[in-house]
Amino acid sequence: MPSFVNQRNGVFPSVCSLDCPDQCGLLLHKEDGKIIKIEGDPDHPVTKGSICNKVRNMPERVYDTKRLTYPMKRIGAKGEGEFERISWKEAIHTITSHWKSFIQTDGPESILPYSFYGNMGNLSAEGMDRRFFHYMGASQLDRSICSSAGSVGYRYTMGGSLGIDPEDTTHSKLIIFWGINAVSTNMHQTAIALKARKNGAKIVVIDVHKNQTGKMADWFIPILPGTDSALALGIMHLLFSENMVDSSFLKNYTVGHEELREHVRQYDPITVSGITGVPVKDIYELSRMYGKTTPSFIRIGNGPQHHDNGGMCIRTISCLPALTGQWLVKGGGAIKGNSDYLAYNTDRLQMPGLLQDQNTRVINMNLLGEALLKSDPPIKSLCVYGSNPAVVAPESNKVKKGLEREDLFIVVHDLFLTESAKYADIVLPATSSFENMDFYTSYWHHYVHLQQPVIEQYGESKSNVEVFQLLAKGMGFDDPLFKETEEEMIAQSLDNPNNSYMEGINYESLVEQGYMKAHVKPLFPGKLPTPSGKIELYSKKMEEDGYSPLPTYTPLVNDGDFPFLFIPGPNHHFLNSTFSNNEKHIALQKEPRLHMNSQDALPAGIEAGDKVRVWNHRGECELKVSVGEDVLQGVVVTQGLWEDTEGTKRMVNALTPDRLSDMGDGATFFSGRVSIEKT
Ligand SMILES: Nc1nc2c(c(=O)[nH]1)N[C@H]1C(S)=C(S)[C@@H](COP(=O)(O)OP(=O)(O)OC[C@H]3O[C@@H](n4cnc5c(=O)[nH]c(N)nc54)[C@H](O)[C@@H]3O)O[C@H]1N2
Ligand SMILES: Nc1nc2c(c(=O)[nH]1)N[C@H]1C(S)=C(S)[C@@H](COP(=O)(O)OP(=O)(O)OC[C@H]3O[C@@H](n4cnc5c(=O)[nH]c(N)nc54)[C@H](O)[C@@H]3O)O[C@H]1N2
Ligand code: SF4
Ligand SMILES: [Mo]
Repeated sequence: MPSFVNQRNGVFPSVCSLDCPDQCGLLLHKEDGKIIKIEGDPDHPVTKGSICNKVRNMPERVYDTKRLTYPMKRIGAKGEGEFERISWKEAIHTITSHWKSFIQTDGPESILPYSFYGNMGNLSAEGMDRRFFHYMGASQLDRSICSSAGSVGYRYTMGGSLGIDPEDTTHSKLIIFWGINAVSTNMHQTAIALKARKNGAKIVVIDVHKNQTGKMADWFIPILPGTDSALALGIMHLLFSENMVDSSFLKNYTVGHEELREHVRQYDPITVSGITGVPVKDIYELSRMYGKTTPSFIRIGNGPQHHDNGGMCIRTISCLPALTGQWLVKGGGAIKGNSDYLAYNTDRLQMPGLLQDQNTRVINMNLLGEALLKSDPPIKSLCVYGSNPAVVAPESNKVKKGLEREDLFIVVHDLFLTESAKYADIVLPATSSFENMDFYTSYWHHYVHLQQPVIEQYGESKSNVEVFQLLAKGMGFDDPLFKETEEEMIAQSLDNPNNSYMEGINYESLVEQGYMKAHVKPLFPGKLPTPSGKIELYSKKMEEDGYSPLPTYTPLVNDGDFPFLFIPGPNHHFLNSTFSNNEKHIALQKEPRLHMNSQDALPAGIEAGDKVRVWNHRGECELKVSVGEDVLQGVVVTQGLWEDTEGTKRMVNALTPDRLSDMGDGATFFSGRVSIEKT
């Protein structure tokens, strides 16, 4: 395999492996075989030489003395964190003999993989592991924790994860960041927006929290959580009633605009204001701004879709650009996600055909606690990699109870002894992404990247591909598919006759160029992959699937009699729970805060800096309060997926519901309610 490992000094190309839309091109500076500095690739058309602080400080994580260097077996109680060094041979033997025995007594479905995109490399995140568990016949995991509700909702309107080229948004004159904390979570979209602003664009932010992104806006519009579809319908109401729609676009490229026009009559500004908390005059102003500005661009975030009604919400917002014909204008339209443009040959990589029983049970990752406690037949073994479910999954007290089960055999493969790893019977050390080969496809921009190994594998750590190859061997799975090399898997994956955008991007060209842009053409004029080939403002498919065929607003589920809606999103210096165990990043982030409206804090005798107990029927946290006007009354916001250290109670998912969203069986992290009291 081509590799930069043997070159002890120099500057080497790389790509950021984190679950972040920006997927930056990086330059790794090496001295004496070690990475001493990471910077953004100045020539990369999207990265343009700038990267976030998280990754600038990544060497601290790569060489953190807390990194796992050898396999271990647990010697203390589950969760205690006491382990003893073992060899890889013993680790693989222990795991495979347990699995063989479970398969014999309970069948392969008694084993459950649990993984997500801790490393976005396609081989690492969804390669050899998928082959392995398909071949085994293990329970399947529905990986719906992140964006599934919104992706399904958006797909009903647009046919797939297809938006505009973010590089075109320099031309936009109105940029709406809708439920996205882009300053923290999509910094290059922010950079493009700031450039557009220099050319006269306005930046509007619609959010429940005036965070860094809200503060950067020309106009921040606070909204009550879970009510965004009502606002979008209110905008549609005025676009139709004030004749700001593009009739020719509607006629040529949409279905159902007449039905929609009738349908949105009920969403007049007064009604919408009552639902959303957005003043009537602002609804007029926003609608007229949207109706009259071209090109206008909506960057749709993950906030609104982490609610009970999240799928329909994104479905609704995604109808807006069609009404004013924005899809035909360079820099006009929307982005929820763009992953379909870079679709590769997943069947070839993952080999779903290896799964013999097509009725193999599927377990939703958002219901991990439930699954561990109640599945029948029970889950006997959990194999965690690229994820930290004890911290990131909803209803974490339930998850914890499940992980504590004495009869549950847990394997965790990670770079650190995460909260989840503390419950493992066997812990395996993972390489960082800079230590192995992989290819990356962004879900926002249009570039495909190759990662060649730049540094030596740390200690005895192994990559996901290597681990599943070893496990396959240990299980006696002798199919040649388990022996394929990274190069072979990348080459096969990039051979996707179904995606003409990726023509010419293959393994060899990537080795030569490092990264390449797909040949993405604008969506219009053209045919969408919806049933009608057009934008479906009215969707028969939705009707068949049991939804309202027209975009609608439904209130959040009643989560109990607690006074506050609790919004626990990610923070600036961590990436979900990644970095929450690295001193440098902890120091930058300081500590989690609970943002509360002063009108709520005052009567409760709560002042800034006070420590409060945040609780509901699922659990509790203790957080320090920030008091002000950054959130509306009745809403509290905190940021960051922290792990607990001694004496802290800050794992926010102790409070979040494990209800599933209206579409895509997604997570509803932001639809929980809590009570608050001073401690
Ligand atoms: N720094 C950093 N970057 C990240 C991550 C990270 O942890 N840290 N995580 C990565 C991952 S996996 C993802 S999925 C993305 C997520 O990044 P984003 O798409 O930005 O999603 P969130 O931060 O979950 O929520 C976005 C915003 O939605 C707001 N919000 C919550 N509920 C509502 C609502 O009902 N309506 C409206 N209008 N707003 C609402 C929140 O206040 C927040 O500001 O970021 C990625 N990038
Ligand atoms: N309350 C609340 N909960 C949330 C969210 C929220 O906004 N609020 N956001 C949700 C969202 S959008 C997401 S995407 C999920 C993310 O949840 P996770 O996917 O669990 O993400 P991380 O917490 O970053 O954990 C990734 C783990 O993978 C490990 N890892 C990194 N590279 C590799 C590798 O190559 N191999 C192996 N084996 N391991 C590796 C890292 O060290 C880290 O421990 O969290 C969800 N949870
Ligand atoms: S986390 Fe995002 S912004 Fe930071 S370097 Fe990685 S891709 Fe770029
Ligand atoms: Mo995510």
